[in-house]
Amino acid sequence: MSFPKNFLWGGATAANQFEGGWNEGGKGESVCDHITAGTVSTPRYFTNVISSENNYPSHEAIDFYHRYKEDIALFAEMGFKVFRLSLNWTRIFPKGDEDKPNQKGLDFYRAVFEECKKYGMEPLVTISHYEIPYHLMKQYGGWLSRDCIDFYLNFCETVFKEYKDLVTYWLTFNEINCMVMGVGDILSGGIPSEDSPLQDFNSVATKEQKQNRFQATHHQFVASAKAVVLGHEINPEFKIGCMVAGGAIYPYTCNPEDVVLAQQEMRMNYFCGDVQVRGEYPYYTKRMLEEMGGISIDMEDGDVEVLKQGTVDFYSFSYYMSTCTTADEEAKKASGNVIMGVKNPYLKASDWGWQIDPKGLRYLLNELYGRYQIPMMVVENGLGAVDVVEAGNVIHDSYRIDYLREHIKQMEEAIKDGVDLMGFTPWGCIDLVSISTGEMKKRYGFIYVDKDNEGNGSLDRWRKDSFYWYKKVIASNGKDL
Ligand code: BGP
Repeated sequence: MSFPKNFLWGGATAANQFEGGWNEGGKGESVCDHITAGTVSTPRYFTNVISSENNYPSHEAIDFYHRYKEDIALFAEMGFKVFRLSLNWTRIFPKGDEDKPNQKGLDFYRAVFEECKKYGMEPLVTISHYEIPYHLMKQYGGWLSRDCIDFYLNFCETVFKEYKDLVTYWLTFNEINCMVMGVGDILSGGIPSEDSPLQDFNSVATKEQKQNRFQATHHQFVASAKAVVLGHEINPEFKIGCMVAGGAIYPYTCNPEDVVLAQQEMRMNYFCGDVQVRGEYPYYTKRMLEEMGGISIDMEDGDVEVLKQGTVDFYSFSYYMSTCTTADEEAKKASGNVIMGVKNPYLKASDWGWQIDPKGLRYLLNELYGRYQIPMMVVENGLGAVDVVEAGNVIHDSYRIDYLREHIKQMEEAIKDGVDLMGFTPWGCIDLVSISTGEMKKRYGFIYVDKDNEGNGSLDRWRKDSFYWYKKVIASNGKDL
């Protein structure tokens, strides 16, 4: 058994990283409009002041807002069956707490979905991908406030009703576990913080920050569960999934200390899925929160029941890398640090230190499917790399093809193992702005976008070698790799 006949091949994007048009069509300010540009060595910052210099390139991004027809035609040329994109909440509710939506925002996404349908492509819609209206952050404190649950549901009800005949596949929140992992207070949670860096790992978090992250995440759990129930009422055919940042965490050695530590760290991957798939906080929650310094989550009457009712239809996740962990401080220092872990001597890493581990995807798919037994979807995967444009605007990105080929092979192995895998949408199918660095230079696409970190370039789209390769993969349903 290899890829099933109706396997959903496609690609993934997010509004704040590719749409541009940040203040057009009646759109309001989103927290991501306040994130500065960055480079590898200078992290992105949240700022109260928006300036055209500081906030480039996200404001223009790759201008999908004006070029969606051209872009969707290119996806169709590759044979996409599905296209993952997210809604910019502030296009539809510019401040977030209005009763009535902005018609121009609704019209924009209708036009985009209709364009997809024209080519027989299913939209896979992330309702909230690393963004929240700036007003909800300033006025209410973002997801720390329970009020956001109702604002979000109003948004969901509007889009579920508006697009019920155009969209079947939905994801409630992108990488919902990023907040508890400590990488997304502002973007994922809209938790106010003046001029703070975008990435702020748990190791430096105060107890109060951790407390806030779990509380805000609880509000998102309740919002997600209510959205699932509401969506199914509006259209019983809807398939509504969760989206979790995945990544395998291995023990650095077979020392039982490392093994148990790895098991505990994996809980940051499982925690959100456990709630969203099984409908309740997992058995290890109490001790885990105690050991984080005595965190407690405020719940209201009815929350427990809501979580039980609103379990998701499928489990989706992003997968880029695996990491290692060890309890041995000396070994940690000696191995050299890679992003969020200890260097694995058996793996190579990308230019940004993300360890490349195709087999880890088979491992993780089996772990997750064994745990949840519901359909799985890999909705992000890919290699961020610097591409070189050669004469005639050709891009020979064999490194990207190699990365994706090996990951697709391992997905096939997982399917043979018995995992029910619905689809695959590699990240940044068209070059877009990197979330962690704010650069254009870290590219993932099959389609090159002529734009550099400084804002130079025509925004023209050019097919990379990987474009033709992926087209062949889709046409052969994963046989011709
Ligand atoms: C995921 C996010 C995406 C995306 C991707 C790649 O965590 O869901 O939004 O950006 O990572 O990350 P980066 O852009 O930092 O390379």
